[in-house]
Amino acid sequence: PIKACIFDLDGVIVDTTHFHYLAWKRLSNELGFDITEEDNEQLKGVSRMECLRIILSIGGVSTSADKLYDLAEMKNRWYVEHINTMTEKDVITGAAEFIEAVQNAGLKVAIASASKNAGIILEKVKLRNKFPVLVDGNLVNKSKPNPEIFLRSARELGIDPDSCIVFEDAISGIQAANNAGMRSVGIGSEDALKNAHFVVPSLGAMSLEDLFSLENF
Ligand code: B16
Ligand code: MG
Repeated sequence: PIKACIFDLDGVIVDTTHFHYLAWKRLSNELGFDITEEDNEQLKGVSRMECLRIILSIGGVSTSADKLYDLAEMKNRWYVEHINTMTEKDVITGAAEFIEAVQNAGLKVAIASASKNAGIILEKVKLRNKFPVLVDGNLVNKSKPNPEIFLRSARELGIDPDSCIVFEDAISGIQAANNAGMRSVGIGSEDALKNAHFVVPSLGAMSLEDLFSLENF
């Protein structure tokens, strides 16, 4: 039986993808090249340092190991300036309502996000108190598609992995959920998220009937 829902944050509950893009673009420009929105697709669900490596390879730039850390810090400061402007209005339409419906149906909920900023973002959009269990980039070091982040979330919820449903917008996130032995719901396009057990364009398009139909998968 389904006992818990584990939600990714960026791209599922809030749309911070554009803020990440603006900050990475600014860093790329400082380094003398540019990135496109399409390049940004590769950065979804990927940790900050891994994103930096992808960005530098797009620009054909290489730097020393200690400089890498400074560049990631710089990008993060610009990104945090954007997230500091966020309010409840930045929650993706229908997401808060779906989370509430899930809780009212007696299921547990958790956040599993690669972002080290997940806690601040949840505070900004006034959803922090909905999620006693938050496993973020500060607590895990193996990036999705490694299942660690979801297995730790399940452990903290006290629920077996096979009773958890994961909601994810990133291909690597869907793989991580599947690797954890959980059922996965892709948020986005069916084309991109082929490995998900079920796909909807947004949480607002997901019903409790859809959720419980996953019992049979
Ligand atoms: P930060 P998620 C991920 O969040 C983003 O999708 C990804 O683009 C970002 O690089 C990563 O968090 C790390 O974020 O720099 O804030 O630690 O989708 O796993 O909620
Ligand atoms: Mg995401």
